[in-house]
Amino acid sequence: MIMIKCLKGFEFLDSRGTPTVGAEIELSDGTKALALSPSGASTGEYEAYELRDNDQKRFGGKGVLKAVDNINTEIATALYNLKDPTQDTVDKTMIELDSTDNKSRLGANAILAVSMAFAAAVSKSKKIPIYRSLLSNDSYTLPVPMMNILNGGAHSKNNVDIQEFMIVPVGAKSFIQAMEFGTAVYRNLGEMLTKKGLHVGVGDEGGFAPDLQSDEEGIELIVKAIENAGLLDKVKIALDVAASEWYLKGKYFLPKRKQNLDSDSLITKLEKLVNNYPIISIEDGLSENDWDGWQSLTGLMGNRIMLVGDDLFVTNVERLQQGINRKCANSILIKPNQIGTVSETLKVISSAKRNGYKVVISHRSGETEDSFIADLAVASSADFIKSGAPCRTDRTVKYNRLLKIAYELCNE
Ligand code: 2PG
Ligand code: MG
Repeated sequence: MIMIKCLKGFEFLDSRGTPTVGAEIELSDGTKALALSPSGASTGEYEAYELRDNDQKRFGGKGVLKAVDNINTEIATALYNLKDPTQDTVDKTMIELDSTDNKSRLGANAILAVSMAFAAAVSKSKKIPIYRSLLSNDSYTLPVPMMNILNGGAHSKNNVDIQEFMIVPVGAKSFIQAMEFGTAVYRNLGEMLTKKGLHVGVGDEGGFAPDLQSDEEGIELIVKAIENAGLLDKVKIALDVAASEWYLKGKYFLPKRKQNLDSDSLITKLEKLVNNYPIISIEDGLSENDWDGWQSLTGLMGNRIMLVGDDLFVTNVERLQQGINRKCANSILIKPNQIGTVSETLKVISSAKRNGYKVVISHRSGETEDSFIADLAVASSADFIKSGAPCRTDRTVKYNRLLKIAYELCNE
């Protein structure tokens, strides 16, 4: 019989230098694994709760010592009592122990780190990779990367309102070739920006973050970079508008351009973009609270492009079900820390698939060296993964993990 022998929490740092929670689990057979929670900047209103100390004397209030302490005390005690723990019983124990709707007592950042550490420890104990131990499938497929090569919104200090401009190598024959295409476009974009005298510093997700004349200029630069790389038919564009960030009292306000829009005019703006550029996907084109707008947007464009719900669904089965009932969006973004456990994440993914929604596994803007989401994407046969630009180790660690899996699967 396997037991959890030791569980320890740690305060580590994420890619913004902000504290984040780590957890290390040791099973009774001696296998040990460590996992780290990520953290968002443009967080959805309905996400599971990230517990912070709010002690202004440390890290501007962002310390996570309370969450770490919850792991070392209450969570450890509860999990030590579990006989033959499984992902479901570990997660269920923590959910019940927390006893709130949004994991605010123990902290979703604490609970997720433990949940992922357990998944990693089990895979080590079984001597198989995480993607195989999470779900055993007859065959495994790799996701198509959505690479965020131009950063705006809450992820950069530039004057661009749209948060993410991503490239999607849909015409690549394999994940390996997709990464080659993606880096070619990224390199071309960097060269073009340099020639134009624009800033080539990067934002939180490794994409360039120059000041631009307009958000449309960003798209045009990317189209040109794709063309320069000779990949016009193979690489398309995806946007994350992150429109919840713009929403206040039923209206949208674009903070950088200081532009006011209502829901209908924002939809018209998005439609124009889709008509003018090779855009195949728009994430959070509208706010998490604008269900009527989402309905109109989906009616208008749902059979042309992917409409991805991130803040709208927050990796939550009930919010997804609302979307399905109301015919809102046709794709879901999956971020394990929005819901707080691995087993709940897997459940949302299977519900999305059953209902014909495309699945995009996602990093957070505050990331770590943890590559769990790469394995999650393969385990769940997700359609896409977004892990930023091919730049910054916090981003490439996920792509490199997927490359490693791709090489492994090639040799089978
Ligand atoms: C998003 C994410 C990740 P954040 O909005 O999709 O790209 O950003 O982690 O800041 O919420
Ligand atoms: Mg988003």
